[in-house]
Amino acid sequence: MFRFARNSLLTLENGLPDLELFVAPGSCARVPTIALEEIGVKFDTTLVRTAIGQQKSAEFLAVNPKGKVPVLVVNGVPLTENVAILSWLNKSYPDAGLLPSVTNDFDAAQQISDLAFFSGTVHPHVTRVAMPMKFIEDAKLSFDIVRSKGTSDMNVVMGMINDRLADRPWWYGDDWSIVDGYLFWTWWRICVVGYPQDAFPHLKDHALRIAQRPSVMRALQREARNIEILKSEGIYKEPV
Ligand SMILES: N[C@@H](CCC(=O)N[C@@H](CS)C(=O)NCC(=O)O)C(=O)O
Repeated sequence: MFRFARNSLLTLENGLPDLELFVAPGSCARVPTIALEEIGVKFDTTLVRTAIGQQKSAEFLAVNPKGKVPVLVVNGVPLTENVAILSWLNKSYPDAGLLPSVTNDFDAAQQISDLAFFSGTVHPHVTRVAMPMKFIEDAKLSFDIVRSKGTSDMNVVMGMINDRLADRPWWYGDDWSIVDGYLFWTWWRICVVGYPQDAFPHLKDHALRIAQRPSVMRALQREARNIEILKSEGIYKEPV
């Protein structure tokens, strides 16, 4: 299933790179999918069947020993971690406006800080809210303890983000960025398992706004096609 030609040139100077994104529907791989759709570059997605543990297969571990999606394979060489993938895409395709253009290293570091906030703070809360059984196998305990504490921690960060969006449509103001794409995925991932939304009206509006974006629509269509594949194989699991 996975085939790689390694050790290729990583510069973009020799023409368009070959881009392959390893994804799983509903996962944080949605964020680089949106980024690539926003750029408009040609890329392929490879479906990793996390429902049957394919991310721990020898084949996939050869691509990403961490056993996680997303992985962006650029001319045969894997790049992992959303912060790195999104930063690389932003630098490689500056015209796409994935992040506002900056003129000094400090402002660039602020953008890394924003991406790292979603990757390192918000995402771990998402995992506790959305997949509590990863932490405690007993269903009742996992919901009562892990999801419940994850939800109260999440309320704090979502409250902060809701306040930030009170006077602006997007994370950075008037201009959309991939940080909005990251927020969209985290918000969707918790809401789909019943996270209470009423205290966060600006987040609800943000989700409606971003769902109108063509790149986001195309990314969701890609996910929908992969969900159909999983359904046809009888291994699709609805988020609960
Ligand atoms: N820090 C990583 C996190 C990646 C991650 O946790 N991916 C999840 C999906 S959202 C995954 O592959 N989970 C499969 C597993 O842990 O077995 C990143 O930001 O790229």
